[in-house]
Formats: sequence, C-alpha cells, structure tokens
Amino acid sequence: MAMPSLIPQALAGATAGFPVKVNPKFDGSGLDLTSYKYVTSYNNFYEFTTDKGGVKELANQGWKTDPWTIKIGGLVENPFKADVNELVKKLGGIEERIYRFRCVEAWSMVVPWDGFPLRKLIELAKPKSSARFLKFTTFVDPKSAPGQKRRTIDWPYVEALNMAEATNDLAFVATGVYGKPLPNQNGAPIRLVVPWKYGFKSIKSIVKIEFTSKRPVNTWQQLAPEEYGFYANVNPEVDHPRWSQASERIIGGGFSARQPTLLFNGYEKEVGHIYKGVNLRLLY
Ligand SMILES: Nc1nc2c(c(=O)[nH]1)N[C@H]1C(S)=C(S)[C@@H](COP(=O)(O)O)O[C@H]1N2
Ligand SMILES: [Mo]
Repeated sequence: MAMPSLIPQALAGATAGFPVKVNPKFDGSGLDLTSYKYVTSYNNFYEFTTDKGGVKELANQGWKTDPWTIKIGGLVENPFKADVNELVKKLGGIEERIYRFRCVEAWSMVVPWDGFPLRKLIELAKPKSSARFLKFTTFVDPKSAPGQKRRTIDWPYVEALNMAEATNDLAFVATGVYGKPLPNQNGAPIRLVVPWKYGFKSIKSIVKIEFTSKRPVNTWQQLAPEEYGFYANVNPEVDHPRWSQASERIIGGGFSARQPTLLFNGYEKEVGHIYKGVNLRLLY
C-alpha cells in the first residue's frame, strides 16, 4: 500500500492539465535536474518565513490554494476573473519546460516547471496600445501566512515585467512542478517563472495581474534600490554590492558544488535582443 502523503491533497494547488508532456524545445538536455526534494524544501517565500528550510512546514498548516481566483485587469480590452483550473482549460492546457533557476543570493537549481507561456494569457486579455508593463500581485492573508504579520516587506509582494519581456517565449506561468500541481511552498496554485532573471522576479501565488502604462515599483527594488533593480537580469559581471555574482552554488550538488554564472542565466540567444543598447550595469 502506498504511504499516504503527509500533505492533504485538498490543500494542493490547481490540478487541471495533468498529466503533462515535456515541450521538446525545453527538454533540459545538458542540464542536471535538481531533485524534487530540494526544489520543494529549499524555498524563498517571505510570506511564511525568511528561513528557507522552514517554508514547507508553515505553508502547509491550513493555507488553502484551491479554489483560487486570479484577476486580470488594467489597460486591457478583456478584463476577467477566473479560477486557476478554469484558466488552464481556457488556455488549452499546460506543458512542461526544464529551466535553469538562479537566485540573486548566488545559488541555482534546474527545475521542470508545468504551466503555460505568459503570452497566451496576454493574448486572452488583449492589452490596449497604452499598456507597457504587467504588474503581478501576491495574496495577503496574515492568518494563513505568518510572515505577513511582520513588516519585513510592505505586503503584498509585487513584481513587474515590461511588454517585450512578458511576451518573450521564455516567460512562463507555472501551475506545477515535476509533473504535479505546485506545492504550496513553491507558490501554489499559480506563479511566474522568468528564467533569465534573478529568482525574486518569479513571483509566487499570484492573485492579480494588471496592465499599466507606467513602470511599477517591484518589492525588492522598493526595499533596497541600490541592491535590487527593476530588470534583475542574471549577470555575472555586475556584482551585488555585498557579494559576487560571478558564480553560483548548485543546490543539491553536494558539498562546495559551484559553477560559473552565465549572462541572462544562459538564455542570451532568446532574450539578448530585448536589451540591445541597454546599459546593463546601470539598469541592474
Ligand atoms: N510572493 C513571493 N514570491 C516570491 C518570493 C517571496 O518571498 N514571495 N521569493 C522569490 C525568490 S527570492 C525566489 S529565489 C523564488 C524561490 O522560488 P522557489 O521557492 O520555488 O525555489 O521565489 C520568488 N518569489
Ligand atoms: Mo531569490
């Protein structure tokens, strides 16, 4: 008999679209996957705690991520609200993509995400010509998320992309990981994944996406503008004021496993054109 999961299934995120097939364009050839155990137990999710090893437990003590409504609005022809499962069905399902993932704290993973390209959701919303940015907002619920009882961040956590970034084929919305619905600690039931940018851009547990004409101020930029910018593109040549970004620790790779960090986290071919003529040192 199979061991029952310690996490009640009722608390898991959106189940629509599984089982899922790997998109052959992003099949992870040449990459070593980070194990499911590390992906789901070494987490940054300040709504719960700043202790990476403690998020999993705190995010699974009754916080409900199903059902979950996401609201799309702002400068669009077609504003809408949808349950995440309904949204997945409306967009024609999900696929799996294996991406590198690089945190600004100089550690990295390789993760098989399940979800859909952000572009599909943008096409459904039909942005007006005045829309230049997408602003993403996380839930606020201090009863379920004890980290929100503390003023570490001016809640809710927000992030943003410009339109060229958001419509790039790599920009992905995940509802799962490793072929299963997203566990709460990974940002159930719906999160962003922007693999050429530092991990903090990949905002978790999204409740609202707004199309705006002005550039929104993202949470980490607001907290420490000299350390974290709007773009946050992975760049080994631009160090964080307090540490080098030239290399990264490979999570689950064993003691002292490191590798050089790549410009745009190895996705220069796909996204380099967006930043032609941009001073990446000034716009970090
Ligand atoms: N809402 C929210 N989203 C968030 C964060 C957070 O604290 N709150 N942390 C970010 C950071 S710093 C990283 S590295 C990734 C971590 O994602 P993971 O736990 O799935 O690896 O989530 C990002 N998204
Ligand atoms: Mo991060």
